[in-house]
Amino acid sequence: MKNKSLLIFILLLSASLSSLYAQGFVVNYDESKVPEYTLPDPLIFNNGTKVRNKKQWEKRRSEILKIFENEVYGVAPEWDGEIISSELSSDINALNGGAVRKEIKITLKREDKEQDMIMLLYLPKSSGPVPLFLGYNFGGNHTVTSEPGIAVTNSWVRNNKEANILDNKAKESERGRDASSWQVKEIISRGYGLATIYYGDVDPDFDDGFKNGVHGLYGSDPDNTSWGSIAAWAWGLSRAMDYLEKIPAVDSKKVVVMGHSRLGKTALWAGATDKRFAAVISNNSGCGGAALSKRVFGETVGSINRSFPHWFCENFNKYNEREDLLPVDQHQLLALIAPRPVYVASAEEDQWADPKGEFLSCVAASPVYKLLTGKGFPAIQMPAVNSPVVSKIGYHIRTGVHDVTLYDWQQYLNFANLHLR
Ligand code: GTR
Repeated sequence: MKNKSLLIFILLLSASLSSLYAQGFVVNYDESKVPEYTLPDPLIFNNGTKVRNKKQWEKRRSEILKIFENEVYGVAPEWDGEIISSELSSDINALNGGAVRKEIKITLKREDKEQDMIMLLYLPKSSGPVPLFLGYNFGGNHTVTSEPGIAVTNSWVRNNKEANILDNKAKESERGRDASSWQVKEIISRGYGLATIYYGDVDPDFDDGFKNGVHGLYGSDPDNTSWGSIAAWAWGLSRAMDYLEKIPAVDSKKVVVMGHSRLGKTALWAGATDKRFAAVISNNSGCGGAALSKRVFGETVGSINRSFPHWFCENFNKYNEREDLLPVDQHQLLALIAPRPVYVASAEEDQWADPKGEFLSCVAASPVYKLLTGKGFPAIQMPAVNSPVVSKIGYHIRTGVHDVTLYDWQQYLNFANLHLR
């Protein structure tokens, strides 16, 4: 009798566990529980025929781009407005005399509406136009270095208990908080510039039905394919590029778009949608970034959509707990960047972002790079930690947690030197 009730208890427990799994409430970190999956072939057209040459790839590329727009990130509008820029500050002896620092207000004006974003620009003291990294920061430009001349953002910021931000307002005390993630001195000493913008200037990171930030410049009622925040942030990077193209100090043919985590997803989508970016770097970008969704490992489509309903388009919800139905996977996002260089970086303790899924995305994007450049990605097995694998696709998994470190930046600078110098 006792045994029978124990058996019933075990059966009930396993039934409810598998239902929790099915609903995405239990996170899978077990490689043996990764479901069998088939990745869509980036070199097969929607009608089943094969891509045979570079010219046909351009057609296939538009097919893939459309699916990502309609089913994942949403469709961003064409820019038909005006960009007005004004210098807010300038210091020709920044970083103890090692660099030039500027803050530039970039106003996006469309009809009677305006949205401002403030770019913090560090440039090496060099005579010619310089290659540059462009990326969003999470906390406001004042968190990027501890230099006192950078204004504290007035935009809405996420609350942060550690930084004692409880009213969505940035604080002077956070100055330089994220300096270790930016490594500005290292970037400048290698001859690169850095342009960074607070991402909340472009679209505040909360769910308001796709209305605030740059969404407001257009203001139509959202539908299933309306642009989510990732698409809005990526679109903002293209507007930053519009500005960078006009300033002689920057070599706009050598702008590397870079981002971490949700902003790493953003950098990939910006690189996919805007060919002006010469190279793309995604740091710990995970689900909706470089990691394959169909592995259902770590963060899943269902959990990301439930936690961040504003990041993707409405249609992406169709794939909550149904990753098998996705008509694309994230290796095709990397493929959209080809033949331009793309770097994917993982961290060993960041299993939520599925390092192996990020690596396998590089492997599965390789045939497109092979077709376009003659050379694919040179690995099929995960490399050891701190041992980058580099071709036009770069990959590393470093020791440590979800973060951007000096080690990461050193690899990005090496990668940029290899391909852009
Ligand atoms: C997490 C989210 C991830 C990642 C990260 C971040 O909460 O689940 O997809 O983007 O935030 O951006 O810091």
